[in-house]
Amino acid sequence: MSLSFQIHTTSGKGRRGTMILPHAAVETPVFMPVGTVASVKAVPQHLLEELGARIILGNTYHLYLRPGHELIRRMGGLHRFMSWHRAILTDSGGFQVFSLNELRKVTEDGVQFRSHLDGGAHFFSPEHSMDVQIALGSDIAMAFDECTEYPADYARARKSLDLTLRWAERSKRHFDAHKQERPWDESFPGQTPNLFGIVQGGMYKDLRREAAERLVEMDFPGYAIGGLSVGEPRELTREIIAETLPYLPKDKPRYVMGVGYPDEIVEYAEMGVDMMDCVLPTRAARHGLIFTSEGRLNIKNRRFAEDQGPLDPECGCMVCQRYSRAYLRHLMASQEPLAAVLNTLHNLAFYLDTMQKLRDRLEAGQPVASGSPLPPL
Ligand code: PRF
Ligand code: ZN
Repeated sequence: MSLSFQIHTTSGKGRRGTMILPHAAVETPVFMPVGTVASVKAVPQHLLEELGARIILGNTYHLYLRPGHELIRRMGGLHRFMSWHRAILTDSGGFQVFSLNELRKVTEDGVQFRSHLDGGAHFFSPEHSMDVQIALGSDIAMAFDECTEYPADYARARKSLDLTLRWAERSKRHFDAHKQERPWDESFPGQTPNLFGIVQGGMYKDLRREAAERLVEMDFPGYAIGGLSVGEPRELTREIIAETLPYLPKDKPRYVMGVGYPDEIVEYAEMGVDMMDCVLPTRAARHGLIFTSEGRLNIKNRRFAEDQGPLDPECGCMVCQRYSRAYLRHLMASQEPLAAVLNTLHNLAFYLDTMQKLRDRLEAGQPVASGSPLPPL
């Protein structure tokens, strides 16, 4: 049984729903913290739980290279290996191979690339990406795609999209044939892992529409919009999302990959996007960049040297309840690892809280479903 997705209420184009995955019930719209190498950098899993995260991301490319998907399979899958018992979405490796490798070579069959760790030669195909994601035991796996670079002319975007669509078909066929090969337990018995298709097409609306329609014919349990936030102006990102969403099924989850700033994720959710992920809150935190209800601040700034207030006076997080800006600035200046931990905890709390407030607002909208109770976590 693939995921069940129930929309409780809509407000404008925004949707308030619940997605049932093998390891968790996920309230949408949802922001998913990124845990590339089986770790959301600087945050232990028990604190992710305390922050209320129900789904995190993992990366096929990184985990395949180290520690290896066969090792993780022997450890009982990624959930058991990292002791994270809620849901995991894995990206297919497509994007990471393209962003981390200068020397890659793309053929019809797949991508030849060199490891960013030791330079060793590797090959990823749609089938191989599915095998790795099945070994990891993801709740949601992603089709193997080519993230079209920006800018790309029409002919280039057309050719790249055609390859992505052929790869989507191969991904689905292989995933469906092998997805049951996962021996470990889940919280929602009977739920099988899910494979999402990814819409590409560069910045061309007709290609985006065609991509969406072709993927919908293949019948995935959910759909992502990829190839955005790759250097294009933000108005263009919004336009492409707005043009693509109407061609995706209303009753299935829609995921925009790799966005964004807090105001962006709110905007996209209000346009009808259900899922988003981004390294921004975690990566920015490690550089001292803090998101607050009053905007962004850099905690390294001298003006915080003797500031006894919390990072964000509006924030109820464990960091804001206990530590001052002065102390956090000192930790950054001293290059203490604790600075990364506390800054990241706050930024993630801010993002997750932003989504909770957004869900509350959507919930106050017009009901469309028959008011069924929310399932337990
Ligand atoms: N494809 C995949 N992962 C991604 C992207 C994509 O296009 C993006 C685009 N920003 C982020 N992550 N597979
Ligand atoms: Zn806080």
